Order: sequence, then C-alpha cells, then structure tokens
Amino acid sequence: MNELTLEICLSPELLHLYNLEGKTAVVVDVLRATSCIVAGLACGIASITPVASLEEARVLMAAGYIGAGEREGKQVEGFPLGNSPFSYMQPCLKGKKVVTTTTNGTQAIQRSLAASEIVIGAFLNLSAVATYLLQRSRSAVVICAGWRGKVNLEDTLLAGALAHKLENFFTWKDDSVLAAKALYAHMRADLHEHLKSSSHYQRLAHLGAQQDLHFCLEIDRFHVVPILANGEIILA
Ligand code: 3SL
Repeated sequence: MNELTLEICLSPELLHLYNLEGKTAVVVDVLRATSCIVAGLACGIASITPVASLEEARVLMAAGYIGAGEREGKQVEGFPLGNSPFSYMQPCLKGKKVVTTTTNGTQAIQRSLAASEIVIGAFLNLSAVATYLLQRSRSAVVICAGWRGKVNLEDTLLAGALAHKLENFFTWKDDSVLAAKALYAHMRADLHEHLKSSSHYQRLAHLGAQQDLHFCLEIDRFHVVPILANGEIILA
C-alpha cells in the first residue's frame, strides 16, 4: 500500500510549494467561511458555490442563487447573507442554492483546484473530516485560509487537530505539521481562551460577532463532510 502523507500549508501564499495533484485538499477557514459552509449544508442548504469575486457572485444571484458576501468581516451591501454561521442556518434556506464570496476562505478554495478533491473543514466537523480522510485513503494537504496571506492561529489549530487525529495513519516530513500539532496540544484544553488575543478573533470581536466566535470553536457539532463537486459545495 502507498504511504499516505499529510501536509499543512499555513497560508495560501505558500501553496506554490505544495503539489496538490492526486491529493485531497482540506480547506479550512475556521473564522468563519468554512464554518458557515459546514453549518449551512448541515442545516439543509442544497449547495454553496464559492467564488472569488463579488462580480461572479452577483451573476449567480441574478440567476436565482441566494448571495452571501463578506469583505473585511462585514456583510456586503446588496447581499442578503453575510458571513455569520447563524445566517446560513435559517430554515428559509433549506433546499436553496447559495453563492458565497469572502475575503479569504473562498479565495483559498479557488486556489486549491489543482487537488483531486476539495473537502471543507472546520472544528464543527473535525471528526467527520478525519474519518473521511481515512476512508479515502489518499494523501492530503490541509490548506489554511489565513488572513490576506498571513498565518492565522485558529486555522493552524484546526490543522493541528486533524494531524493529531490522523497521526497513526499518515506520515509527514514538514515541520508545519509538527508545529501545528504542538500548538494544538498546548491549547486544546481551552481553544477559546487561547484565541482571544489572536488577530482575527479580535477583528470579529470588535465587529460584535461574539456569538459566532463561540459557535465556530465548537467541536464536532455536525457530522457532515462538504466537498466541492462541479463548482459547488455539497455534502459527500
Ligand atoms: O475571510 C474570510 O473568508 C472570512 O471568513 C472572514 S470573516 O470571518 O467573515 O470576517
């Protein structure tokens, strides 16, 4: 059997160093894009199409999609949804198609298209993603969305949590896996407390998104695995 490798790309700006071909890419943007996608699909949204630009999103909105737009943490004018997981969980969205564009998360997804498969990860579906990766039995790269090219603590911690769950089954050579795993081991007892001084946590706290911060750090609330298929994210 081929050796399965796990890699962690701490920022999309480092993606040129990784070969995604033949591998599963797990895109993570804990605060908040991938948490929204996981929560929305778990609560009944039919599909979520991630696009890089506001213009692309507006085209799909004109075709009947419900638009979610976020820039700099704020809801974009003219978009019915912002980037709070609670807005994605509204019963009125059941069965609907959503298009989303965010500052970092949807960009990271678009930049990972060279992978054989793209999986959406969050703390909300941590164990489901780990189990899925084991079942797929394919080498994987966790791609942390970060913030405008910079590394984010919350995405690194989620990558470390995945590495922790997979350590008996995958091998790794990169120090990014060791570092993420060590950080997670150090902070896992109280993720929320450790993240309070981190940059994006602070940004969202200033915007009044306390409820989202608590929600996005819940572990295993949903047992779903969103994957990208033909340009839209659906449940595996
Ligand atoms: O950058 C993103 O993709 C967003 O998740 C950022 S925010 O949490 O909505 O501010």
